[in-house]
Amino acid sequence: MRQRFFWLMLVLVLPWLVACGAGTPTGSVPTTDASGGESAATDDGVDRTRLSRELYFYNWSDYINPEILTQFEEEYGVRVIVDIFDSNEDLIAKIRAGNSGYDLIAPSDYAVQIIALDDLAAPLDQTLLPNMQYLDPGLLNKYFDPGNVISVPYMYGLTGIAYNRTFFPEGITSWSVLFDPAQLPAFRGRFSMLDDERETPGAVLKYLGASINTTDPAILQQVETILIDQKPFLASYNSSDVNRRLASEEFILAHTWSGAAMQARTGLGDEFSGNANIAFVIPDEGGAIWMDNLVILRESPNAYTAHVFINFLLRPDVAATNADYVGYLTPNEAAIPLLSQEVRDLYAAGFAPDEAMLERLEWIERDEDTVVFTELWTRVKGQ
Ligand code: N2P
Repeated sequence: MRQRFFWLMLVLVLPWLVACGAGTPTGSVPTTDASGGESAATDDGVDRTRLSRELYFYNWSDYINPEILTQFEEEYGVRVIVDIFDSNEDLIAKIRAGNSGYDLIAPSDYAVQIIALDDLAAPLDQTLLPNMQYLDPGLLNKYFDPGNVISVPYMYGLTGIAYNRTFFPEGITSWSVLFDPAQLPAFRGRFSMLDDERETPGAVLKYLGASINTTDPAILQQVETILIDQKPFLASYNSSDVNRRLASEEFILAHTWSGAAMQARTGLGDEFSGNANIAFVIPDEGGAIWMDNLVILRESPNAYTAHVFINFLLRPDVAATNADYVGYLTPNEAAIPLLSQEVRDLYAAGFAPDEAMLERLEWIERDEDTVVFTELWTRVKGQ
């Protein structure tokens, strides 16, 4: 009799024990909401009543996985509208004018310096960003925003040369392929340079063995001459769809960002398919390393929602899904083990820096003198 009672209890209780053990390893109280929606609302500390219905994000092209926008909308009921800019200078001009309508922007390092000086950013409330704990400490507290008062790392990457191995079977090791007048006729109309007042003169500065932040007038005169001499051979200055044009082999060579090269290699979601011949290199003379950051605008009426979105982007699984898609480097340490094998293999094949490469990379900085690059670039483009 006693034994029968024991077995009866076991049969009744066992499924409950298993459910608790499997479903809630941390021992928290399981909810009965089948959708999971309610439990997210209570567990994640987000006050749903403070969320706006929409959030306007001003971002670089092909720089967020559309699936995570859908996921954010499903979880929080907020639609994120993404508009595109192609350079830090375009972004800054837009927000300096005021009433941009944007809540959130993604400026690079030196542009964060400018935005801080212009007082265009809202101070961050780091208590709303607990997922910052997942970020690589080496990428926090950088020169452009000590203490991360206004900016949170989004993605980082490199600037070098993407090329098609069919046309360069020996590979490329020098910027001379883009700047030596003797070499250029062979690629006339088949290559592009970034449309960027710091990156593009910066590549020539590296070619000349100078710092990317040099404002020495004699050196900048040489830079200007080299860029003007290059122009007749150039297909275009392109910071927007060089990924597609490399993949289609319209371009065989480009001064571009590591992730744009990665997208040309692997394809980009439903947008276009990849080309297995694409490689990326930081030439021996060196290249640029940079980081883009999430900054909430002071004029945003939706700062709370923007914080919730940033914290969502910092979830390791979301950061990995995003980095897998865009092919840039995630500053989210906890996301790295979650990346796809394909992306990790390509990182190892030169799309991410190793120790030796890091030594030849330089960050772009802003100071009182770097305004000369605006003038130089205006003259080059006007030629
Ligand atoms: C993405 C652009 C990368 C940003 N298309 C370069 N800072």
